[in-house]
Amino acid sequence: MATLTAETDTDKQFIRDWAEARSGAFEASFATRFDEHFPELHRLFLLIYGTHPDGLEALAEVVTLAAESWKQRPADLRLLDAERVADPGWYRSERMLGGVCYVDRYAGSISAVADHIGYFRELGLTYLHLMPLFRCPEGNNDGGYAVSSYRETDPLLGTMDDLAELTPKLRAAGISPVVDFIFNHTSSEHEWARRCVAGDPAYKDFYLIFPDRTMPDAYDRTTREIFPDDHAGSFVQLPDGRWIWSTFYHFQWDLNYANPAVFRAMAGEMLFLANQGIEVLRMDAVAFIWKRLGTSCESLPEAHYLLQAFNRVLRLAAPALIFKSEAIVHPDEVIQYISPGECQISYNPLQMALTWEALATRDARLLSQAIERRHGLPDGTAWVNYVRGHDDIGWTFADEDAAELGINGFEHRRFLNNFYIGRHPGTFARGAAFQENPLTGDARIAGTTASLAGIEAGDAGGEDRVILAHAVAMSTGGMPLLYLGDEVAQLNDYYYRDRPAEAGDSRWVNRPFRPEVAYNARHDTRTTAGRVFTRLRHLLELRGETPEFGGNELTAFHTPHPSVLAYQRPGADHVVLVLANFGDHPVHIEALTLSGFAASAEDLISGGQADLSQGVSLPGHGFRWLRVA
Ligand code: OTU
Repeated sequence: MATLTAETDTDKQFIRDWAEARSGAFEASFATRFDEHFPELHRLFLLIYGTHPDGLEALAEVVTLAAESWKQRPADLRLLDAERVADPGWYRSERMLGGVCYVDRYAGSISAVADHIGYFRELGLTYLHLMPLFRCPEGNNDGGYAVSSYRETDPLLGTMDDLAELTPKLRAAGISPVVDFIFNHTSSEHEWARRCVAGDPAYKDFYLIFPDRTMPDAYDRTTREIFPDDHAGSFVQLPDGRWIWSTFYHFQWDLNYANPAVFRAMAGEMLFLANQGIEVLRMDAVAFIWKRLGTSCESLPEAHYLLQAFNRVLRLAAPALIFKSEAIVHPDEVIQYISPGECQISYNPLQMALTWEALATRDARLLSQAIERRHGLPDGTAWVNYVRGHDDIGWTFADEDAAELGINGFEHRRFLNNFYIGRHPGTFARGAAFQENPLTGDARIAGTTASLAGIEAGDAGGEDRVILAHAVAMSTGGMPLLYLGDEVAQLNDYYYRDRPAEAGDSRWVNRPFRPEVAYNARHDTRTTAGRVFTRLRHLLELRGETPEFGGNELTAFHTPHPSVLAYQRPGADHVVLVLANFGDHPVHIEALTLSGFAASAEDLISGGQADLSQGVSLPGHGFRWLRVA
C-alpha cells in the first residue's frame, strides 16, 4: 500500500525493480520504451490516482503486465511494431479504406471472414472492423456490446484461436484488423460483475453500486438518458434492492475507473487483444468512463487522462496499435479525444450527420460551415469519415453553429427526425425512430444508406444521393469507412421485428445480413446494386490515386449557391477542388467564381479536361473532383 509521489525517478526505480522481480529483467527494447514513456504514464497516473492509497502498486502492476505482454508478443507483431513506429502516420494515407461488418451476418464465422478477402481486395479495403465478437449474454446483448469475457469469443462465431489465425491473413492482404474495446462497461454476466455483486473484496469497487436511491437520484439530476426505452436515468436496480450504474442497457454495467484495479484489469484485456494481432481498437463510448457528481458525467478531464494512460501502455507493450475514438457527442467534445497521445483517429459524427442534413434540406450551408470550421485536427491524427454506422444517426451539430444560419437547433432536429423516419410529407427517406423520448422530444434515426437516401422509396435521386454521400466522405480528408453492404445498396431489414432479441432495438433495421444477391449482381449495371457498386468502386480507385486526398488539410471554397458544398484539398503540387450539389436541380457555377484558378483543370472523375472559363455545371446530386492550378 503506497501512494504515488511527485518524485518520478524514485517511483520509476521502485516500479522497475518491482516489475523485474515479477516478470524478469526487461528486454532491452522494452527498457528503452519504458525510459521514454514512463514519465508521461506516471504523470497521468498522478492526475488520476494521485491520492489513491494503492496508486503506486497499481502502476507497478500495469508496468509488469506490459513487460510480460511484450515478452509474449509474437515476432510478426514485433515487426509490425517497428514498421508502424517508423511510419506513424500510416492511417493518413489516401489509400486507406475501412470496412465494417458483423462476423455472423457477413461471413458466418470468424474463420469464414477469410473467404471474403478476395472481395475486400477488389474493393481496396485496408482496414476491417469486425463488430463485437466476444462472449456475451444470450438473447439481447446489445449486438455484442455487453461483453462477458474479453479473452473468449462468442462460441457461435468461433474461438480466440480462429481470430489469431485470421488476423495474419488479413494483414498479409494489407488489411488492418480492428475490434471494439468495450471498456466503459461489461455485461452483468462478466466474472468481475458476478464477484462484485457477491461482495468479493477484490472486486467490491469494480462497479458503482449504491444501497438506496440517494446517490442515484443525485447523479440523475445532471446526467443524460442514453437508452430511455430500456430504463429511466443511469441506474438499474439489482434483485437485492441495490442500484448499479448502467448507462446503456440494464445488463451493461459501467466500470468504476476511480478504482485503479479496474484500470489494471482492463489494461490486461487490452494487451491480450493486442497480441491477437489487432491493429486498431475502437474505443467504445469514451465519453462515459469517468463520473463526478454534479456534472453530466460525460467527457470529464479524467476520461482523457485514462485514454492517454491506456495509449501509453500500448506504446510500451504493443506500439503498432492505435485507438479510434467513438465519441458521438457535441463537436466541441469530439475533438478533445483526438491527438497522437490519446486517440489517433476518430469517427467524424458531425460530417456524417450533416451530410444527411444537407441531403434532406437540399442546402449545404450547415455542412459547409462545419467543414470550414470544425474539420481541422492536430498533426498526426485522422478522421474516419462514414456515411452511417451500425448505430443510429444523431443530430450532433452545435446549436450555436446552426443559430448563425438562422436555424433553431431543436426545431431542426425535429424536422430531420420526421424527415428520416418517413413522416415528413414528400420525404424520400425510409428510416426508423430510435430511442424516441417523449419527455424531451429527443430521437435518433436508424436505416441503411440506401433506404435513407431514397432507393427504398423508389425516389429518382436515391442512387445519386448514395454516391454523393460517399463521395464527400472519401474526399474531405481522413479514412472513409464503408458499412459493408452499402456499396451494393442494401436496404433496411424489417425482419428484425420478428427476432425477439432484436425487436426492441430499431438499430437492427440497419444491420442486415450480407446481401448475397446484390453482391452477385455488383458488376451488372442494369441493377441498382451494380450501378451503385460500379460508381463507388470507380471513386474509391480514384481516391487511392489522388495524393491530394491524403492527410487532412482542407481549405474552404465559397460559391453563391446554398445547395453547393465546395472545398479545396491542397497537395504537394496541385489542389483538388471538390464541388458537390446537394440540391435536386442543376446549378451552374459561374466562371467568375472559379476565376482564381487556371482555366484548364483536370476532371478526375471523367478523366478529361474541364474549361473553367465556361463555369462548371452540376446536375442535381452531381459533384466534381477537379485538379486545379
Ligand atoms: C456505442 O454507442 C456502440 O456503438 C453501441 O452499439 C452500443 O450500444 C453502445 O456504445 C454501448 O456499448 O449510445 O446509440 O457516444 O452515442 O457511445 C449508440 C455516445 C450509443 C453514444 C455511443 C453509443
